Amino acid sequence: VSNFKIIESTLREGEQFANAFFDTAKKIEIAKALDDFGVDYIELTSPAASEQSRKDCEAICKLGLKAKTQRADIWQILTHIRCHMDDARIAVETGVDGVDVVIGTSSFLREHSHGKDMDYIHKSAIEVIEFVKSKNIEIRFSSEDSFRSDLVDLLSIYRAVDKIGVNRVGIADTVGCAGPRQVYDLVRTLRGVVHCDIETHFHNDTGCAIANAYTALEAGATHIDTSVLGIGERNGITPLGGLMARMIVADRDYVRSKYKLEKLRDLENLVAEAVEVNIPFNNYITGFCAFTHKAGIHAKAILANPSTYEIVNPADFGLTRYVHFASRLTGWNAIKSRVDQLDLTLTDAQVKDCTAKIKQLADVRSLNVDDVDSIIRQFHHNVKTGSD
Ligand code: HCA
Ligand code: CU
Repeated sequence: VSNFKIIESTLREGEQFANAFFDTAKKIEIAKALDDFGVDYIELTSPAASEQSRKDCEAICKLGLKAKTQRADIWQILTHIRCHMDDARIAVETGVDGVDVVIGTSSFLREHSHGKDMDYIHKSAIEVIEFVKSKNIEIRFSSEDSFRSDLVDLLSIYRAVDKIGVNRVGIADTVGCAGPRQVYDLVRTLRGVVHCDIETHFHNDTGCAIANAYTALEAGATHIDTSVLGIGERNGITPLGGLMARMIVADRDYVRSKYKLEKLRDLENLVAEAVEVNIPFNNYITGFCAFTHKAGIHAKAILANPSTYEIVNPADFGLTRYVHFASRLTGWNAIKSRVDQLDLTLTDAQVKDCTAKIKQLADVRSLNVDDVDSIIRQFHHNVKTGSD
């Protein structure tokens, strides 16, 4: 699963998030932050969507982000269009490095959305691909709603576009219906049919977006679509941070060498603020409790060796772990560590006594850090003055 690339779609799929409105300045700020983080590609809303979208696309292409990453060998700015010559003509004039083309192939979309048959899809795909290639721009061809499309139809169109030469073909779980096994099977099958790279795009309606992305890589996919915090149509797609969590466990050296992980939190805060949401409490890596250890048994082990209960090292993301101690589940090791932090000295036996007091009160009411600190200080004072 090494060597995967990220196609970061906060500025395309993410713009389809209910709360998203990005003005030009905000788009540029986000594009720069993504570039800084080190994503491989930035995908932008179709220039055919609106006049301002076209202008913004041009503005971002002019930023020269490629140079900044010092990886000028790779294509960096993409736009995303329908499989239509009208859109393709506009897209190639914006200055993008590549174009992601998509067309609905499932019967649902063919009958209720664009109303075209597979013959038409083949013809327009070839026409658009040849045109984009003639401009010396990278091209990806994807089906939409791939998992509810006919497998024979799918493989035949992918085989055809691979034959005329595309950089990537894409699979999209547009409705979030696929599970990891289905993903594995389809990507594996496709891997045997095309020679080009395989991009995948997973919606998160049933919570499988990260697992599906990971499984796709295991099956031979090369590119994963993400957005910051997973924002997108409905409840969104594979989140960039969640994918980083998954991938750093799979291949820490590769992930650390490629992405500036310590910038993740700022990047998420930037986007969260722009779309007026909070970072979820249980967010991968950056959720407020992602590295908080509470039960006494956990705290003891974590204090002795963090690998006991942590698969991801928070320091890789510029973050720190937190040992929770203000609860009835706490243990004397956690309290001892707090006593040290408060710069007080107690013997182990005294810490155990003090812990018993804390647990007793924590059984009666919810405690906060201040409550516990007060109990510790009072206990310490009593011990030193011999008044207990
Ligand atoms: C949509 C399109 C898309 C496209 C994915 C892709 C999807 O908004 O419906 O081109 O890779 O989910 O199918 O986002
Ligand atoms: Cu999508």
